[in-house]
Amino acid sequence: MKDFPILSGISSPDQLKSLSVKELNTLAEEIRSYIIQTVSRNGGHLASNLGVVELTLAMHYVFMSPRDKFVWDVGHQCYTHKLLTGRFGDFPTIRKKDGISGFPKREESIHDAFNTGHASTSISAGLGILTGSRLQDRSSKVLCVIGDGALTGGQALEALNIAGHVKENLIVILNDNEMSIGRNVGAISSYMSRLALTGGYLRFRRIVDFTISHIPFFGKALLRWVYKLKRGVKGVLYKENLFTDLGFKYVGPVKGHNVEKMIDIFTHVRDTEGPVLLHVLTTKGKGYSPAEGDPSSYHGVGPFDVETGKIDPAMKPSPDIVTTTTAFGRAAVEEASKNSKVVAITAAMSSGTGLNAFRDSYPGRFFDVGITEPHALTFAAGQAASGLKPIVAVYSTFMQRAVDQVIHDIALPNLPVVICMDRAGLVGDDGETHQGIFDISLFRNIPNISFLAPLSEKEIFMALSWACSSDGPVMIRYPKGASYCSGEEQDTPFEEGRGVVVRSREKADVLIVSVGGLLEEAVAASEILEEKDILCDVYHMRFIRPLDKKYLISFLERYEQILVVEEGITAGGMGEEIAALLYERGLQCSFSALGVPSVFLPQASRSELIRECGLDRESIAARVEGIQQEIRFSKVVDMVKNDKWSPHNI
Ligand SMILES: Cc1ncc(C[n+]2csc(CCOP(=O)(O)OP(=O)(O)O)c2C)c(N)n1
Repeated sequence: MKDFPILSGISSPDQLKSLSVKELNTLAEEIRSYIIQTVSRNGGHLASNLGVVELTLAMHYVFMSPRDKFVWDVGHQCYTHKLLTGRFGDFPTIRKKDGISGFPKREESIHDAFNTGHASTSISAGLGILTGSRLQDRSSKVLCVIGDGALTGGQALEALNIAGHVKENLIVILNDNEMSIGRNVGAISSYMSRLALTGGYLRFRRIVDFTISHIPFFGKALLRWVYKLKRGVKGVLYKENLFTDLGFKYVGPVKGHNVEKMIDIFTHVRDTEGPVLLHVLTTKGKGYSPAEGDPSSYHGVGPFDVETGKIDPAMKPSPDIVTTTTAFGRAAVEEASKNSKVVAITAAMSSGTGLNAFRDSYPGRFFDVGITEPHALTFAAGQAASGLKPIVAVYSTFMQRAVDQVIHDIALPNLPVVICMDRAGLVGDDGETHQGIFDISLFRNIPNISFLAPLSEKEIFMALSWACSSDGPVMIRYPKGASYCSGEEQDTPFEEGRGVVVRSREKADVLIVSVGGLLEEAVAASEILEEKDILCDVYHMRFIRPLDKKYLISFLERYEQILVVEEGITAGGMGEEIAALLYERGLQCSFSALGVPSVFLPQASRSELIRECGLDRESIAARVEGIQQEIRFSKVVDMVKNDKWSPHNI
């Protein structure tokens, strides 16, 4: 590949060791431009990856992967690592169906020591790998690369606490760019900014030491005396810091964009005994000015034009389309305007969850608590206990972190916290770590909780308004993307436990029950079926819990065939709930359910995943039609058995 002469020749990190510093610097440039080029086509995590190019090169230069293990926290900064470990050729497929993952994956390469995607796990995993290596007489070095954002997560702090105590030779690399997705928050973040300033002091000290040592005759003696003095005032000049107090040897802060210096530092760190924390200062988006200037927008980005940095207009939602996220953001502002007790909480995802509008309108009632989903939920419980009405906005996949907080801190004391789960359902390019397919099964059986699944903009407003006036906890889930409205649900008021009949045909034999974001597919399937003379009603389940069972049964008993279509795993989902209800009440109808199988779904676009899971309109229609044929066939068999068959009877 002529544009990438060095990079294209690297199939294993060992090859780095024969490169000169000049060649390593050229390689860094090639890596940057290949990452920019590829992400501009496929979308992906740009700014975080551009920030760690030199750091990753130096790690691979000094250490020996796969013998030595690199654990990437979140894993969204692993592109350089992938490029240096034999994935140059596959890189254009990153985040695409059947392509390589945007996150580290053990199944993908022996160089990926641990799978990540959710934040703050690297130190726990690294410590585990290191203990395993020691107990099995292997001599792996283990390096955990964790951002200042991921370090705000409780699990990272729990792991630091133990790692500093057990004194294994763990190397924690704190990649400090002062950013999470947006600006980082919290006391540790401000503390690290202060630590970063000590870099200036260390430079100053080196200059002073050099000058003193070069004073003729007395220089060396004077320097020894200065050192003695410095040790005396160590408490003032060389402050012990948080990390040394926790039992780590602290190295840094060092600037992370000079490969040669990073190689020196890693060579020193490699042979240090006991846990080390290397504090590296990097620039998010380094080397690409649009990303350096606006690292938040280029944290995770869709396809864009490399020259201008402008997002591909074809990827931008049209101004007429309101996404579920925007609808939620607006609804939260409206609730805040109606009730001064309404507050909003995000775990470092203000923009992603649509809460920026709330933050700008009500800054004093907005709380970004960092990447701390469990804390966010219990914090909300505390606020609710004190009389506030907290709305917590979080992605469905990250709510998996906080199941006990929901059960123990919110549901059990029946506290009126509103939990809004964005990206509920199939999410696409980020792959298995980010699918929002488990929330229905996880939360639908927890006492006291009401659980809603609105879709259209107006319905999201109605759901949030209903939730904010409820006395108990309410969860609300909605899918990623454009909010869909079939029409009927706009004007159907919220009634506890009931859904909306969005398509109704006289004498329909079939009912499709849609749960979550597949309503559009269900409605389209009913239209396909109508063309084949199969009349089909469609019911949108606004309420996952509680259910108005009496109403539901009186409605379900009208149909000879019921098909549940659910954007979540079928095991433990609403299909099972409805099946049990039909069985309990002895209803004689044909029942089946479509949903996501209980597997970890790899990356693909949302529409590809919908098709793959057989949840697209054609598959839904085919399923209904197939069952209709079976029903007709068994009717004929019955008639023949009872001597009532005639061609006019069917
Ligand atoms: C548990 C969890 N919550 C939220 C996220 C979403 N998320 C992905 S990256 C990120 C910011 C990470 O910041 P930092 O660790 O400083 O890395 P940087 O992107 O700055 O390199 C967040 C909040 C996540 N991956 N996991």
